[in-house]
Amino acid sequence: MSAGTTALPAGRPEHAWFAEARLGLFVHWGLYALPARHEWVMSKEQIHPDTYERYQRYFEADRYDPRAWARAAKAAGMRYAVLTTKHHDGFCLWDSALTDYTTVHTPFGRDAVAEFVEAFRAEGLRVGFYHSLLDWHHPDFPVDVHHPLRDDPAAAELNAQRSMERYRAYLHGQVRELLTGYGTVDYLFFDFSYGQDSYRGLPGKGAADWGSEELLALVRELQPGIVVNDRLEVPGDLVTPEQYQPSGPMLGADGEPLAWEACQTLNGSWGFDRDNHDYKSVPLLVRMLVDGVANGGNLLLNVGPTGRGDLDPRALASLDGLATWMDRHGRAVHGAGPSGGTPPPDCRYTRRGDRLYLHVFSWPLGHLHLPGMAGKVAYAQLLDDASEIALEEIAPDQQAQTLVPGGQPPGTLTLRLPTQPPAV
Ligand code: FHN
Repeated sequence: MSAGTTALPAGRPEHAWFAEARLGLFVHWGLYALPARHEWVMSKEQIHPDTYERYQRYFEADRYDPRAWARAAKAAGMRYAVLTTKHHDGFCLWDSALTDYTTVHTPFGRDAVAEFVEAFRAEGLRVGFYHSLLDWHHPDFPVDVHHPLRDDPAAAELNAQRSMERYRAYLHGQVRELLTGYGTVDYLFFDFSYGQDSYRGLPGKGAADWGSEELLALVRELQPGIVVNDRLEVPGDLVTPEQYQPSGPMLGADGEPLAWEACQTLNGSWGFDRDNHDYKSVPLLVRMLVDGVANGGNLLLNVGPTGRGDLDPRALASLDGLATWMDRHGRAVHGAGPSGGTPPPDCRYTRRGDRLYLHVFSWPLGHLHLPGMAGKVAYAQLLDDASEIALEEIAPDQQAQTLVPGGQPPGTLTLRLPTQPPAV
């Protein structure tokens, strides 16, 4: 994907919620949950659109309960949620007037986006829409580098009859539907541009194909306070690293920190992948989250609901584990950000106002040396959980605890810590 080139405008109070939130839920749900292999199954297995759309007949989602999703997300400390309104397979989760290829025209028969928005707002979370720029089902979307028909001998003839201009009108029309039909939308996650890609003479797609400048202007007109990502190949409000954690703050060409959000899966698959049991551990999820906050970023953590519409037990266990940690340490995440200081090895600082939080990723043997912190901290408190120590800047007259003068460089604060993490 192209990287964004502008930071989240610091002067826009309506965007302040994003950095304060730090943690959101990503939801990849659609017809691909029925084969339950991968959200790219249509492209990977080169399933003809006419064949793939048969899944529409079996989309019952009898266990769809977005309020349950919202409760699990809220408990996990998530402050916003982003749902795939349409993924690359072209299947729409809302009642679009521009196609019958939607959840309304299935045995499920309802507008899943409307229910999602209502449920998450009821739990106090902000809502965002993921919207695919690609559409492997639409008859005018050109057969290109990722299209299921890319190896069809008739690809060239198909493209001679297809019109990117007609598809662009469809794309803009559906974005208009989404941004006028569901109240305030806080975040729009377009996905994705691949202008640099090509395959057997079949080019990728970029800003000119999407009409990105015009589309972004439409978005800003319809939802003036919305946060828009960086995948239209024109500057967005934030940068969206995917499936990796930046090793430091993300900086613009001017050296100024950019707003950014890492989107990550629980197990490597965005859509529900029944046979993929390789879920990240909860400590690793916490480490990703803290790493991001320490570098000024958000984490958008993904779940892929099943074809029946519920979250599988492994995803629920991940969210539940995160909830346990966030219940104790959410104050070191929400509204927190970089500290400006250099933490000890394998530790991270996050700072919220006048409080500095030290996150210990690997437990030290006895002593922890905090360079440059002496005199800046009057109190070091070991919370009842090994993954966080609150170094609180409080009135100097209070007795400091567990501070041990050590043979360290001037300015170093040394903490005497238990030799192993306390039992949580
Ligand atoms: O192709 C998509 C993929 O399926 C998934 O939606 C991710 C999430 O950001 N985005 C694209 C790959 O970069």
